[in-house]
Amino acid sequence: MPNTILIGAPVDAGQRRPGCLMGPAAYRVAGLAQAIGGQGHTVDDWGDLTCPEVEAPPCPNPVVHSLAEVLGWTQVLSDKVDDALSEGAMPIILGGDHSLALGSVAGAAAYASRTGRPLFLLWLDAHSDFHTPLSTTSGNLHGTPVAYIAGRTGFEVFPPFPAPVPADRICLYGIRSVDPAEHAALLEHDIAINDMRVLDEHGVVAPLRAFLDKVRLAGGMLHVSLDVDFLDPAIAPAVGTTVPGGTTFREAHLVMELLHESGLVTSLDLVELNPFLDDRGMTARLMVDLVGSLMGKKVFDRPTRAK
Ligand code: 6HN
Ligand code: MN
Ligand code: MN
Ligand code: MN
Repeated sequence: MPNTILIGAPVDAGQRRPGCLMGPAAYRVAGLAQAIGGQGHTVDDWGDLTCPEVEAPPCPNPVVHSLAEVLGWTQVLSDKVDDALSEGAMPIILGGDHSLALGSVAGAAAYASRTGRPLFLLWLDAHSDFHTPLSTTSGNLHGTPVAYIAGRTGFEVFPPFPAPVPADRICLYGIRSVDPAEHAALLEHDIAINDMRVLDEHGVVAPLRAFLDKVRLAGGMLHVSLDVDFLDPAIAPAVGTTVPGGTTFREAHLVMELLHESGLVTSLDLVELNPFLDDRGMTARLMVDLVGSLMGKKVFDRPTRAK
């Protein structure tokens, strides 16, 4: 029964469509704390973080925008996620756009390297988010966290990532939109790429179990980063970067149920919810329901399988 700590991260700087900053409020209105508490976990809400003022070095790529703000968020989120893990709790970061993962995973990596446990990363997303600040053509830094976490070069304007996660401990899952520069770079890395083609062919269970088995065998910590656009836009319209052909309601719940059964998840990001684009809160509610499944909610309480 993990103790959970909610960390509000109203980050809007990593992309250009205002609204993700309302995400933390929408999760609270949709009953996130109640959904987690209802499964018997304690919930401590640390409220919303604010972005510290930091100086940004000049970025060699002129299309990159809001670098100073993203650097500020990276710094505060890294610190707070490390603090929450150090308290023995499971931090749940309420985003905010996906640039927040530059900081949340840095905090998890700093903690993991101090404790000597390997950190693994499960990236539930339509996108690979494998750009660097040099390769991005949109200039939106929410498209870069996986590259930062993997220790790619091109992040000289950022603080060095505390303990880069080796490619073979990273699993991209649900992807169906990859830019040419990301594609070329992914070919150079041994990252598990479970794109939608793989999930269509093998189902959602086998590829996820294979990755979870690796985490378990290594005695690892597992950070899960859940982007709203992992879900099909028909059931989750409140996101600025919709891509058709995403996971269904049941596939997404099944992923969460398997994650719960694994008992391996040590930190979680909820990212890219833009409540301004939502339809009567349906996306916020679905995300909250998915967290409920991740925290142990099931339709019928049969004895848990071994994994
Ligand atoms: N996300 N590859 C596109 C870009 O602008 O770099 C989309 C990024 C989406 C970011 O999923 O959080
Ligand atoms: Mn601290
Ligand atoms: Mn993303
Ligand atoms: Mn995405």
